[in-house]
Amino acid sequence: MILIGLCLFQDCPSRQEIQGSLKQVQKLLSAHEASYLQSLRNLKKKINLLQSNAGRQASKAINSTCMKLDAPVNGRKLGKSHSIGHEVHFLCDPGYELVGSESRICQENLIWSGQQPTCRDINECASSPCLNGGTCMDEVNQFSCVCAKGWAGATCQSPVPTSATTGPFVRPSRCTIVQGTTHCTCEPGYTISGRDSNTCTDIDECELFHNGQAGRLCLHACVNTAGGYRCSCPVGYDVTQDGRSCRDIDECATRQNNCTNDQMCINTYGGFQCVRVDCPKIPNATYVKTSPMALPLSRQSMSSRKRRIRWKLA
Ligand SMILES: [Ca+2]
Ligand SMILES: [Ca+2]
Repeated sequence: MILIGLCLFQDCPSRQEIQGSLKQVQKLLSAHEASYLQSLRNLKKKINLLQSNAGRQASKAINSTCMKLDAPVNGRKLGKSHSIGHEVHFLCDPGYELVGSESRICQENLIWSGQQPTCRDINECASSPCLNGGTCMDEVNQFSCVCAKGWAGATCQSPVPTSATTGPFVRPSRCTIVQGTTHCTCEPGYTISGRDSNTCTDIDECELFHNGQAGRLCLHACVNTAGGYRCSCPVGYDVTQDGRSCRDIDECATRQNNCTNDQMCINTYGGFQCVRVDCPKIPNATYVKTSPMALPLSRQSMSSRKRRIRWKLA
């Protein structure tokens, strides 16, 4: 149309010229088309490359975690994930203080931030709580005082009881202060008596267990002692190995008798007897000794030797 329109005012180009121009336009379009297709191919390649890189990064992130962290000794760790960006926290048990990082984060380089913390025992003796020359003993979450002579109490604040009230049956208590509260204990066999927690008195086990459900402590008699008790037996009896019962003493077997050689020792419950055995008096009869005295002494006890003295008519 343009060419036809132009033809109205100018000389029209020849058919050959028009065909030549059209060919040039076609070439130009073909070159543009080839360039466009090449650009598309390059763009596709770049998109594919980016997609594969992104996939690799994602799988790397999923499989990557920081090294496992342990809880500090005498403390705890809060948080179990060790992946990038996650955080763990640390706490110490009562009586310990945290030294180091309270929180640590798993960083992009797979290294935890901060320093591994430790739990340090808090020194409760730092404030010198023991009075009157007492020595402070630092313990976990508590302290105790070893008092100088003449002082007692949790912080050695009290003079020891007067000599009139002390003795083996009254002993000073051992006190510990836990988070500001005083706890006093006694040696075995003693108990805190009354309101005074500074002193311990002996437990009278004989009185305490006199009518106990488990039965009496002793078969015969109970004797209370400082810090304990013991059982006693009547004369002629020994306390058995279990410490509760009584067993007769065999005086004939243990040479605890005063029988003469011509007497026989007879053991009895709670004692013994010396018996002289007289043979029946028969006219014109004599007796000969047939006792097994010939047995070696090592094979016979004193009691059996004396019991075996035998006589017979000659
Ligand atoms: Ca006692
Ligand atoms: Ca006896």
